[in-house]
Amino acid sequence: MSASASDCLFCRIVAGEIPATIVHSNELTVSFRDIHPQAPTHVLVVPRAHHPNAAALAAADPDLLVEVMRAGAAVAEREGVAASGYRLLFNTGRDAGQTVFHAHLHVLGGEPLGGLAQ
Ligand code: IU
Repeated sequence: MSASASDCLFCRIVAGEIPATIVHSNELTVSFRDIHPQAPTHVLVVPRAHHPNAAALAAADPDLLVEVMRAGAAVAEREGVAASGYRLLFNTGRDAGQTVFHAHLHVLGGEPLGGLAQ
């Protein structure tokens, strides 16, 4: 793990170098709207520290993974989807469709989401 990676898109969003629509942030996490939303609410929660995926984050800093999950739940509350239900999702690795290699939690909701696959 490194605190940040200069060639990482989400590190650059966390640093404020690339614009994003931030909906929530705290000392440990930043949450912003996905640029290609797959549901009426589609927010990404990222740890400020760089970890390449959720498994690496879990291994390196499990408390921080919990903070990411807590932020996801807070986003769902703020977005008004907590009561109707929402999905928290980590794509991990190529076959899951992970395209950005900075751990990020998808928060999806606002309509019935169907089956497991995205
Ligand atoms: P994935 O789990 O790695 O597939 O998710 C990456 C997400 O990052 C994907 O949903 C993109 O739409 C989203 N995204 C973004 O919000 N802003 C960006 O500048 C880029 C990707 I590149």
